[in-house]
Amino acid sequence: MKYIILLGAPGAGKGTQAKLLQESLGLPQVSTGDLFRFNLKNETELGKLANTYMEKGQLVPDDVTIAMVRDRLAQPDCSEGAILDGFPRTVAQAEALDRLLADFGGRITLVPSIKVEQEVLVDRLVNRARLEGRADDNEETIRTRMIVYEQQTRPLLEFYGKQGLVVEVDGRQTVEKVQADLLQVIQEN
Ligand code: B4P
Repeated sequence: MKYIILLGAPGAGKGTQAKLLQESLGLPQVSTGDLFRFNLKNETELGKLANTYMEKGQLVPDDVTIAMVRDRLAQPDCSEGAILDGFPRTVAQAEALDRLLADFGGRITLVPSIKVEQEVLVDRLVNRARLEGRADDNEETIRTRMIVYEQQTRPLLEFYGKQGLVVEVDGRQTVEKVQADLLQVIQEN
């Protein structure tokens, strides 16, 4: 079983890279952002609840997010592992994931961290707003998401760093070059 976590600030390219990696590695991409947006589109109770947080740039509560990931990872296509994109985003989620994977008899294999400076991230997200019209890609929400990242998600670098799982990848390069670097670090580890 192989569980790879892509870490990075909002707009670092986690989703972009996870989609490409799933083909090369033969593992499914599990994106909490995509799962919330899918639920919202289908007007489920979970989707409506998640949206009240997403539209403000805040994190959806841990218990809701963890339960959703537990269901997703229990599905047959995740039997060999998964590429986790956007999860965990808090230390409480990371601890819950450890317990969850222990139940499945698995553990985290590697945590590539995609590094990009904040000014570049804001430009990318403003641009994505133009292209995709995502409700949480306006400037005020983007600012909140960056603060939330610094306060709640950045500590994961230390959490996984202590376990020797973090490898850094330069996310300012082209999509293709970032993908090549990711594949290289995954193969080497
Ligand atoms: P996510 O859907 O995870 O979105 P993200 O962090 O903003 O984007 P990502 O890093 O995947 O960037 P992308 O590849 O799209 O989260 C959205 C919201 O959902 C959160 O704010 C939160 O409310 C909620 N949520 C999700 N997970 C949660 C959790 N675990 N707990 C609680 N709440 C949760 O790339 C961004 C843009 O850059 C794209 O336009 C792309 O084309 C471009 N780009 C990518 N790579 C590039 C490159 N190398 N060069 C130039 N442009 C590039």
